Amino acid sequence: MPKKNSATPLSTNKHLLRWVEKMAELCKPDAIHWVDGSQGEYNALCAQMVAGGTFIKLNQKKWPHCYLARSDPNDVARVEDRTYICALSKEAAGPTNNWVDPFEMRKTLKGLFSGCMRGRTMYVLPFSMGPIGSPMSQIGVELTDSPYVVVNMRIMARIGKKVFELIDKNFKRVVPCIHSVGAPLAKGQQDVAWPANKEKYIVHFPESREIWSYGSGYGGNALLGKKCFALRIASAMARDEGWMAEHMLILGVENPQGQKTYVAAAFPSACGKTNFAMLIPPPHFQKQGWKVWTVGDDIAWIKPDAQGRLRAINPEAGFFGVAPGTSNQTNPNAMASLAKNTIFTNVALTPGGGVWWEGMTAEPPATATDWQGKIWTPEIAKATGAKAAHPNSRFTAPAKQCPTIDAEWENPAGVPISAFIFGGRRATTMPLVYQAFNWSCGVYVGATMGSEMTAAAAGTIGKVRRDPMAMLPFCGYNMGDYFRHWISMQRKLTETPRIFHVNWFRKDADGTFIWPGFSENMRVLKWIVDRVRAGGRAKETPIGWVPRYQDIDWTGMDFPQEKFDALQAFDRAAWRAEVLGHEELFLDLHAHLPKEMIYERELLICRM
Ligand code: TSX
Ligand code: MN
Repeated sequence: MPKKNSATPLSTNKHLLRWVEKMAELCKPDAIHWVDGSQGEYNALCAQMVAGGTFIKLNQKKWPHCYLARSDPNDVARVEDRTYICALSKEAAGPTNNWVDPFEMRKTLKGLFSGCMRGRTMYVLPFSMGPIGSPMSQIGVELTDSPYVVVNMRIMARIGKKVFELIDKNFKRVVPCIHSVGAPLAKGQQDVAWPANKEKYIVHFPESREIWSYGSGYGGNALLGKKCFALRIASAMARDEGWMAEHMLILGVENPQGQKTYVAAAFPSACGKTNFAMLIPPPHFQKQGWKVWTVGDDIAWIKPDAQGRLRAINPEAGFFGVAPGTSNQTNPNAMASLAKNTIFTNVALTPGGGVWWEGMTAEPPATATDWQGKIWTPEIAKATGAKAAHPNSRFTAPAKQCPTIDAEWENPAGVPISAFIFGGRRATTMPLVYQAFNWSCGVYVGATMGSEMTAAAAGTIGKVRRDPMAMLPFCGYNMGDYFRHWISMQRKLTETPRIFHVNWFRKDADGTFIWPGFSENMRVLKWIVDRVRAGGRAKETPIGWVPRYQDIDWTGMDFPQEKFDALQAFDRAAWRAEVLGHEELFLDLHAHLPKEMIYERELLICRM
């Protein structure tokens, strides 16, 4: 009998075996490694990457089982202009997605992938998005020539043998995903620490449910279970099958009576989504017995159950969070999550073998090695503005290490969702919180949401960028059809979740934030839960229901009514400009825009 090693297939599924063979023929890897997902395999891959210079092993006393990777300076973020939705018609992809004819794209990909894994190992990486065997979970297999992808995916998803077993049982149709860094090695050619190609293609075929990713080894471009599958492909599956794949965190609010209310929230980037998912209530709330539990920080798959209630799972198993700004002040739960078994990418290395990033501590280290491997000091930073950590540097940490991880976070049936929260970063116009009048009004609120850009290209800072449901870069089909799907979801429900909009970022005339945010957001969350569980009071305004000063629990906080009134002020002139912004978005989407959206805009204007 032949000796079993990592080249021995771990599946008997004929379709899978044939596909792996076909792709190996195309990509020409030197070896094939079937990923079993074991700790031993993980350790061996990490050791191999330390030897090859991809990983730096951190000081194991301070950072047990933690590693640091530094990427190529040209491979540090998602590449939206190189991201494609190759539906059969351009119409199906819609005006907000890059579209290429699938036949054309397949030709291009054949050329790119031809021999692209020469000199490398092709890993056959099976993964489950969602708990193993959950009826709400989905299965993929990622073929990749990047060991960095394999070890990150082991934290972010359920991988390995138990997934092959599901595949062999024909549990669900498998989504084939193929990824290459696009850097084949000639015989004897020395590898680099972070191989990549300057040409990048992140390609989705929503109809045949396939993902092809070329040229990048970074995060959302390469860990194909996350943005590519759990959002772009899953959103198309969800539309066809009557569920929802959303760019949302999920949290549970436990009241002093021990009742839990789950909410899902969508925010564009740079709004502190992970911080909100891991919120710690202020001392007074804690004493009373209020708790916030974390189910997920980025993606929610949501489906009506047999009773007509929406239930949600977090399809992920880890956090791929932005490091800068994360600290024991802003997010102690994230800090605890990343204290061990974590992979850091593009953060700074301290002389003691630890990691550091901007905002991690009040005092920067006296010296550090920056994300590009160069010497960094606070003095250099002051003189040149150089950052020790890349602004998009990340931690990949197991979700189960989060101190507030919810007891139900791996419930295969999901958790019941009582409310949706949309939000954005808005210096003006948007109050701290308001509640939409009903479902279609709430869909309008989500569809028209936007955020002001913080560190964008010159001249654009402060401009509102519309990002419907925070799904603009992640919807795998026509955005107008996506709104229609949201509208139609209500028909499947016996209990409709309430919809809210929040804004932690309103500023006064001096340009300072009016609301302290962070833990104090618990007061807003309590009002939302009060509204959902009935009994919570509110006042009607042109845009929706809002709390009066006395409807918010202010104990332990000194926040005068004048400030609250400023925070909640309805500014007619600003809203005039706001609805014109909505119209501009609707012009871009007009071909597939549901009538409800046009009516809701009319109604809003009438109420104003
Ligand atoms: O994450 C944030 N949240 C949500 C927390 C649960 N951030 C950070 C955003 C960048 C990712 C916030 N920043 C929040 C917030 O609620 N609010 C703000 C704005 C703000 C920043 C600093 C202060 C106040 C408000 N500082 C003081 O008041 C001293
Ligand atoms: Mn995200």
